[in-house]
Amino acid sequence: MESMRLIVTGTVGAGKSTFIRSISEIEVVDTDTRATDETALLKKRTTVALDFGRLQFTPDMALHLYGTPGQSRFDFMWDILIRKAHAYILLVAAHRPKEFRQARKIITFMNQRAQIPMIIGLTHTDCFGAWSEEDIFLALGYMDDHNRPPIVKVNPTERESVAEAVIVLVQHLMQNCVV
Ligand SMILES: Nc1nc2c(ncn2[C@@H]2O[C@H](COP(=O)(O)OP(=O)(O)OP(=O)(O)O)[C@@H](O)[C@H]2O)c(=O)[nH]1
Ligand SMILES: [Mg+2]
Repeated sequence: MESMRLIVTGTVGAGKSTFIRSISEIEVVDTDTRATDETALLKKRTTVALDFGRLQFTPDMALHLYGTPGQSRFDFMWDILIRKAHAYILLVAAHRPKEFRQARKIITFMNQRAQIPMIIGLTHTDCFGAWSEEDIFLALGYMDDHNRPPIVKVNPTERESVAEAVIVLVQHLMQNCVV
């Protein structure tokens, strides 16, 4: 049995924990704790270590899904998780442009530690003020449209939408594994 370790990362409140809860076949291990500091303005609870879920993707392959905290003060967890990962999805809340700079920092952090396939998942595209894919690419520093990762719209609260995003991530990983 092969297993793939996939990381779900991204900004605070982008929907990482929800994403894993929607798709996991086991009860998710989460470390959500009452939010303090500025995060409390956004949400009541926040991930302080990791989320863990599992999905049997094919009879021969299981996906192990690890969600990171969004807050950068827990970036030691980003470091631990990314080093063992096969691929990652970066979730960005499309309606919170103030967070795009932080999303960019997460990409830089991850790229410095692991050269692994990644895709971008835009969440909250159903919310007022959501930016377009093109504008978010530009805000994240992807100016050249020939050199961009795959991007998907995903609603973490919907299992089917999460499943589609996971398929894109695994396909991207497979394509980049072929020598
Ligand atoms: N309307 C809408 N709500 C969403 C979407 N994605 C996530 N949410 C909601 O956003 C909230 C935050 O989701 P979480 O899964 O806790 O976010 P997180 O990324 O794990 O947050 P941290 O662990 O604090 O960094 C939850 O109430 C979700 O239901 C989306 O695409 N649309
Ligand atoms: Mg979380």
